[in-house]
Amino acid sequence: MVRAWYMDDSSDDQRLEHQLTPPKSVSLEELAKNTGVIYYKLDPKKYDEEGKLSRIKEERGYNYMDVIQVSPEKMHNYEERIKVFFEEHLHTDEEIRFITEGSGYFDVRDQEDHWIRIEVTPGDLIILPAGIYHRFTLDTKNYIKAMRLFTGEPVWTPHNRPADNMEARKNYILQQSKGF
Ligand code: KMT
Ligand code: NI
Repeated sequence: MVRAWYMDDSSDDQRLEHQLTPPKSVSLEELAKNTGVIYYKLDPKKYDEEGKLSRIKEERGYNYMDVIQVSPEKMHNYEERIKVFFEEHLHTDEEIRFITEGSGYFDVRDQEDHWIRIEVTPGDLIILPAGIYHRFTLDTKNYIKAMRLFTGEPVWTPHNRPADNMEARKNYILQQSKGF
């Protein structure tokens, strides 16, 4: 079961959990309703036999796939990349990640602009809608491996906040006002 919670606003290490006191957790239903984030649970080892990944790819039209590993040892320009991941930003397309090893946190803004932290571990497939403000960090274990999926030629460009006038942002707000 994926865990999500509202974050505190302390400036401590970004890799810590940043739970409120007392903790305020967010269910998958709330996450979907308040942010439009979609979540699937797959078998991290048997997803091929399982056929669930191919079904999702087919249904949602994802025809591009590559693998990213984030760790001090495995990533070129690690420090710089980590900083970029953690800058609040949006994309013009969905951000789709299927975690196969390790763990980390995706932080997304809810409708009242509060941060929700989503913990991802092997088997989690997460889809952040186009136009949502978000960021990513490793946790204290410092390692994640994930598949990146996309429709067509991939565009990974982050548009740092503020990007409120972008079409993707306006569409996201519109979808949100309709309850997704
Ligand atoms: C991103 O775009 O934030 C990433 O690819 C992070 C690493 S994949 C979990
Ligand atoms: Ni992003």
